[in-house]
Amino acid sequence: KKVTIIGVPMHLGQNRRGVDMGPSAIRYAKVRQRIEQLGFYVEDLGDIYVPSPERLTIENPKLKWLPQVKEVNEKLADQVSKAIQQGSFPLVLGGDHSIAIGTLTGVTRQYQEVGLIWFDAHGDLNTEESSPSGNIHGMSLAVSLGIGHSDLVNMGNFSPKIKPDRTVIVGARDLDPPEKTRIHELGIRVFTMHEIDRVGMAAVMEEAIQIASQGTKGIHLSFDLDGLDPKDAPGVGTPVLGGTTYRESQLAMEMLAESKQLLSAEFVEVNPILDQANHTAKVAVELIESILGKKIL
Ligand code: DIR
Ligand code: MN
Ligand code: MN
Ligand code: MN
Repeated sequence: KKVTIIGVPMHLGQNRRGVDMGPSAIRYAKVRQRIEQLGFYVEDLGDIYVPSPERLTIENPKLKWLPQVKEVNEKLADQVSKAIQQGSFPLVLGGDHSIAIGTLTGVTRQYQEVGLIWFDAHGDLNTEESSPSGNIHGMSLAVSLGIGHSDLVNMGNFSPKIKPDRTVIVGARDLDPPEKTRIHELGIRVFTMHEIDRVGMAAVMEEAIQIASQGTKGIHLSFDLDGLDPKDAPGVGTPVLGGTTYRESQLAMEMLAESKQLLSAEFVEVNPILDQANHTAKVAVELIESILGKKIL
């Protein structure tokens, strides 16, 4: 039983500094010790180097920091692959959500058929053409499905990384109009906050786990902390009212652990500058404990 922690202080996928301190904040909240207490051997590879924007210029405002985002993600993909080859569970700490591109490259290079649970207030299904911001963190799910700039889509020399019928989004409540169109075109199952309110998180996760595990070797969890309600996770760059509660989120993680389908996970968008006394990082650590099997009783 081994977990490999990989820190990615990525902030070039969006406009706010501070998310680069996410990995530090989660480590400060004792992620390693908490995982060790569950009986795992933990290896922490430290942080992947991410350049500061002060030293760079934006070449393409529709795809901000593309060369740098690509390079960091390639390094991440290699570290994730290597961890899996060593029989370990990769736990990636962000950093903004653009790092899902690299994580999914590494995970799917090793396991090929992988289901995806994308926990997020947003769809991250934009492209260079549809993005209102030019921020790559709002494009990373599209890229992983094979849609977007070829430098990102073809990372690792294969595409797509995942298929729409094995992908689910949980917690959505802020989708750009072109993202809604794309969801309908691709047929992605999106569990919106409306549906979570109606049927409850338990029913949602049962179906989500079923979709993501059918015909796959297992599930990758991509967890954007802004999926939670800002009351429970204030330290994020793009908070949206009306998210999942702390307990709903925990239940989702506990059900994922019970399913025994998880292959890998990433926790992203923790921004300690916007947080209250590192609360959001602590929440991330408690969610991580749950996916690794911590039980209340
Ligand atoms: C928006 C915001 N849809 C964009 N996306 C965010 O810029 O593409 N994703 N915040 O997490
Ligand atoms: Mn996201
Ligand atoms: Mn988000
Ligand atoms: Mn938004």
